[in-house]
Amino acid sequence: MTKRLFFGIEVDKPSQAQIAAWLRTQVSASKAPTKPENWHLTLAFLGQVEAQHDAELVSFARQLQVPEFTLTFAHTGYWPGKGIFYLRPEPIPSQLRALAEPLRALGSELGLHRDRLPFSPHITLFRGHKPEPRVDAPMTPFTLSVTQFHLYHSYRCDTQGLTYQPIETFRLSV
Ligand code: 2AM
Repeated sequence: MTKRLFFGIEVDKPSQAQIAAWLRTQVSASKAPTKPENWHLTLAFLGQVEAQHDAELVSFARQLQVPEFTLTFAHTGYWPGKGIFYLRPEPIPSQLRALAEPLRALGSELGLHRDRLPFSPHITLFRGHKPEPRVDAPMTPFTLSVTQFHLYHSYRCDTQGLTYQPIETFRLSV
C-alpha cells in the first residue's frame, strides 16, 4: 500500500482570499484555477511512498532546526511546458532553502523521488493553461508567516476531487 506524499507550506485563509480576489478581477484565464484550499508551496515531492517509510520521514522532519521566517509574494511566473502559472516568493530566505534542501535530499536517499530540477519555490495557481494567463494588474504583495510545515497526503476522492491532506505538522523553532 503506497501513498503519494510531499512536504509543503500551507497558504493561510486570508492569503487564499486575497489571491482568489486578484485572480477573479485582474487575471484573464481560459480555465478554472487550482482550488484555493489546495494552494501550498512544495518543499519536497516524495512520490508514491510505502508505509514503512512514514516513521523515518516524520522523525527526520521533526529534528530539523530551522527558525520561523516570512515569505513575501508579489511576482508571478509561467512554465510553458506544463502551462503552470504560479506565484513565487521574492526574496528567497535562507531558512526556506534550509528546510527544502534536506527534505529533498532525504527523498532521494530513501530512493523515493529524485528531483531533476533545482528547488524553485512556487505556488501553482493554474496547471495546463496555455498560453500564459493575461495579468491586467499585479497582485498587492502579501506576506506569509511560516511557523510550521506539513507532510501532505495527495489523493483524489469522489466528492472533493484532488485533495492535499496534512497528515503530520512540524513546528519551526522560535
Ligand atoms: P506543484 O508544487 O507545482 O503544484 C503534490 O502533487 C505536489 O507535488 C504538487 O504541489 C506538485 O506540483 C508537486 N509535484 C507533483 N509531481 C511532481 C514531480 N514529479 N516532481 C516534483 N514535484 C511534483
